[in-house]
Amino acid sequence: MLLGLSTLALVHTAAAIEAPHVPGEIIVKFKSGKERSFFANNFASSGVAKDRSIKLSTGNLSVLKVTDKSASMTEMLEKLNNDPAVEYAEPNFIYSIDPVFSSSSKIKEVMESPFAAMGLETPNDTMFDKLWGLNNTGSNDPKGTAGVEGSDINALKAWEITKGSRDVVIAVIDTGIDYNHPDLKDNLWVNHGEIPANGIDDDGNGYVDDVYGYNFALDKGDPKDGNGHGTHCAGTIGAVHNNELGVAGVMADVKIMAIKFLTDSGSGSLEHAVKSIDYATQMNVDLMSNSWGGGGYSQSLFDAIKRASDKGIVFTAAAGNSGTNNDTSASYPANYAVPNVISVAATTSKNTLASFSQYGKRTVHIAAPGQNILSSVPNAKYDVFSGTSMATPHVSGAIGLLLAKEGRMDLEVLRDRVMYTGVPVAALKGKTVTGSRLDAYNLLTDTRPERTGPNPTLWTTHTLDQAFESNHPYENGKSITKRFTVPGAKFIRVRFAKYELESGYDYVRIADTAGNTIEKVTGTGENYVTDYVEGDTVEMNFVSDRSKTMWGYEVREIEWQ
Ligand SMILES: *[C@@H]1O[C@H](CO)[C@@H](O)[C@H](O)[C@H]1NC(C)=O
Ligand SMILES: *[C@@H]1O[C@H](CO)[C@@H](O)[C@H](O)[C@H]1NC(C)=O
Ligand SMILES: *[C@@H]1O[C@H](CO)[C@@H](O)[C@H](O)[C@H]1NC(C)=O
Ligand SMILES: *[C@H]1O[C@H](CO)[C@@H](O)[C@H](O)[C@H]1NC(C)=O
Repeated sequence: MLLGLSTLALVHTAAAIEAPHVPGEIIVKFKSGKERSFFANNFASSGVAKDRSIKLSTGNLSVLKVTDKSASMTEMLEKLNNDPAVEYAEPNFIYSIDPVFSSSSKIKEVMESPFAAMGLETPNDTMFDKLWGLNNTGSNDPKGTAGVEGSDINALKAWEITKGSRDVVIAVIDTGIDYNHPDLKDNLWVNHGEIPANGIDDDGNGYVDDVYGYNFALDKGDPKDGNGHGTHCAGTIGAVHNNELGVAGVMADVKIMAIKFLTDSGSGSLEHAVKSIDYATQMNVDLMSNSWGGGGYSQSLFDAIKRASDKGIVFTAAAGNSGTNNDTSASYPANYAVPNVISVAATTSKNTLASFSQYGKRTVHIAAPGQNILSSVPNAKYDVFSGTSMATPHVSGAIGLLLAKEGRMDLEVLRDRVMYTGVPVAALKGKTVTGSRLDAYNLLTDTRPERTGPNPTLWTTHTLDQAFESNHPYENGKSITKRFTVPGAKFIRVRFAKYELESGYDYVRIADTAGNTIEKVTGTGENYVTDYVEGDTVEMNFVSDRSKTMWGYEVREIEWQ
């Protein structure tokens, strides 16, 4: 698969360490049986001390504290990562809810209910007619923005097939959930093996009083949401239908588990994220919905997601809200190349990519409604939020419907189905793998709209008889053009083995036969694949200006289909 990051064994770069982390804390995985000897041999000189363990099914991680106040985090990490007893060491990163843009005042249960049951059966929740993400009438954006009719997830048609099942368990890993919310209460997962608030782990699963889920931020049973973000996400997935109240979720029937690792201020540590994912994996949920991100690459987070993937559990993740291209600057956990990760961008009621949404034609799998989304917030209230955080639960809910209908399936098959049953949208071309918006009906029926672009999984590699490469270093003031043809190819793209070019000034332009520029490759990178040109011929044009030369570039392969 070409999706996702190709390099998994990233080293921690200085940039990654600059990502927010708990000061002075390092998470270490020791090689099997080596922890004791590490401390026995190095303790005096190591500059770190063990503070606590993270107990995992696959062997503990250790949280160390830096005791040598003169040592920098970077130095300590480097030292630990070079120690033969250590498998890896990384900062205890801090993640946060993707910043959301909320309306100023909370909406109480006051909206009128002018819905008319037309053709398709519609729930009688009073604010249903404001849920443009489920059914966009062109005039039901709650902020009054004029929308585009039909640019929704096609929920009404999907509900003719299934409205979900109480056998499907979805964990919302977030700021917790207001489990007393009247619009959510009946669709929450409840651990009947646990007697509430008796301080005893009644069901013996290792967690005390985990009735609705667990609060890893405060290491206690109660996952109450003092922020609103988690409750909002939960409402989009599964607010109760036909209760003449508030909103309706993508699923009418579901069990939502509340897992809190983000504090009420909206941030949480890698340690608590890993514990949350492991808890959900242990409880064998069907899907984890993750509207948060940040940090740098973390092996322990990757491993936790991989353990969930190995058990067949879906992991949806918000692509992020910094409006950047995720193919060139990764956001985690959305960018982990694990089969269960489905990375989600946000669309508007106008059927465009939301301005804040991150995107990536290789790394973002699908887009879904994420701007001006009305849903539940604590204390029986409702509010309008925007973010890829809001898009993600639409995808989680739609996959929940699919799981209700067909049960668990191979994760790559499922992810392909989400991507290829999506509706192609002009504004999303090149922004997600298939340039599409989620369509729940198509997903359930496996209806795949026709597409004109290449199939991301069908590329064939063609090794060039002679590599297209510069001298190393290259010369100033050059312009070299070469064309390569693969007879019969409909699409061609170029794989750069390596490039080091003065960023912005020296570049290799990729163009089609008509001379249209597809992409300019500049700066530095390795094993990089360009966007595709249409037709059987690709043109590469190396241009250098009059100053500064660097290593250059090397292309040995092009890919075609
Ligand atoms: C893992 O950590 C737990 C405490 O969190 C501890 O009880 C257990 O002995 C540790 N296991 C190993 C193999 O070190
Ligand atoms: C759903 O949207 C369509 C327009 O696409 C509209 O005609 C219909 O009334 C809407 N249904 C509900 C229940 O809002
Ligand atoms: C709303 O739907 C429920 C379930 O179908 C039904 O019991 C209730 O009477 C409906 N309320 C209204 C006002 O139609
Ligand atoms: C996604 O966006 C983030 C934030 O800008 C960026 O750091 C990350 O590299 C992007 N993902 C990929 C795979 O490039």
